Amino acid sequence: MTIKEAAERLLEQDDFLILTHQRPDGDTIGSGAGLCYALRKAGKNAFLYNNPQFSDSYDWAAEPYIEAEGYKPKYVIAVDLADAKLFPKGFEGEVDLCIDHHLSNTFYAKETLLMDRSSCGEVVLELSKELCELDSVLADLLYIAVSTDTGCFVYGNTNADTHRAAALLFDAGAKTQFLNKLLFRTSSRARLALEGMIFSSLRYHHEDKTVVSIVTKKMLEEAGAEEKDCQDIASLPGRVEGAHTSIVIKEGDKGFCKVSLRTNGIVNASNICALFGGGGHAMAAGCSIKKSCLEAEAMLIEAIGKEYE
Ligand SMILES: [Mn+2]
Repeated sequence: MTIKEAAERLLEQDDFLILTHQRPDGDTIGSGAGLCYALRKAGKNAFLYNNPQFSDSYDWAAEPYIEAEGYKPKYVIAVDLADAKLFPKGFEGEVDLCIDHHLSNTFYAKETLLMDRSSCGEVVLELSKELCELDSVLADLLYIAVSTDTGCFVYGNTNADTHRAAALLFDAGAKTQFLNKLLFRTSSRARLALEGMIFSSLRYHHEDKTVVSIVTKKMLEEAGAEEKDCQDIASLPGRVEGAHTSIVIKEGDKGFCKVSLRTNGIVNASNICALFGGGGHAMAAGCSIKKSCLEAEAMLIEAIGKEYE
C-alpha cells in the first residue's frame, strides 16, 4: 500500500499495539517509538509491545511507550519486522499492518507498507508527516532509527534519500550531536578492554591481506565482556590497512568455534563459509567449526589462500 493509504488506515483505527523485532536494534525501536509518539500526537491510543529483549542498548527510547499489563489493543502494527519468525518473544496473534524496508519481507501481515529505504525509520518519517507535525521528540526517535541502520551514514545502504531524511530530522531539531556521541562514540569499559585485547593480538597471513582475531573465553572473562559487549566485533580486524579478508574466531561451547568472515569482495566470504557448512553474503558470512580455534584458523587460511592464487 502507499503512504497515503497507510496514513488513512491509521487515522480510521485506534488502540494500537506496535511490535518490534526479536533482538531489537535501533531501527526497530526508533521506528516503533517514533510511530507510537506520532499516533499519540494525532490523538490516538498507542503503545509498544513489551518486547522481553528490550534491556540494553536503546531501552531508554522505548521505555515511555511500553504497554501496561492488561492493555487490550484493537490494531497491531509491526515495524522493521520482515518475517513472522522474528515476532518478539511471547507475541501471538495477527498483524494488521507491517511497515518495513526489507525487500525480503514475507507479507505475513494483512496489509504491508514496504519501501526500499536504508532504514525503516525513513518509511515511518514519511508516514508520520501525514499524521502530525514533525517535532524534536519525534526527530530524535527517528534519527536513532536512521543513523543506527546506516552505521551513522557510512554503510553501503546510505544514499541520497537517507541524507534527505536526516536533513528533515536536523531541521526538526533532532539532537544529533548528543545522539551521535551516545550511539557511536561511547563504549562500555568491558568493550574497550576487549577491543584492546583484540587489536593487540591480531594474526597476519597472506602478506597481511588476511587478518585474524581469535577471541577466547578467557579474553571475554578478563575484559568482563558479555554478549552485548561483543556486537559487531567481526568488523574490527578489517580496519587494518591493506586487509582484504578479516576473520574473527570466537571460542564457543562443546568444542565448536564460531567464525565470522568479512571481505572486501576479492574473496567470496559465503563460498569460504559454505566449505564449513555455513553461509551468508559475498562480503560477510559465518560458520561454526568443531575444532580448536587454532585448527579452525589453519583450515580457513588454507581455503582463503587458494582464492588469492
Ligand atoms: Mn532496519
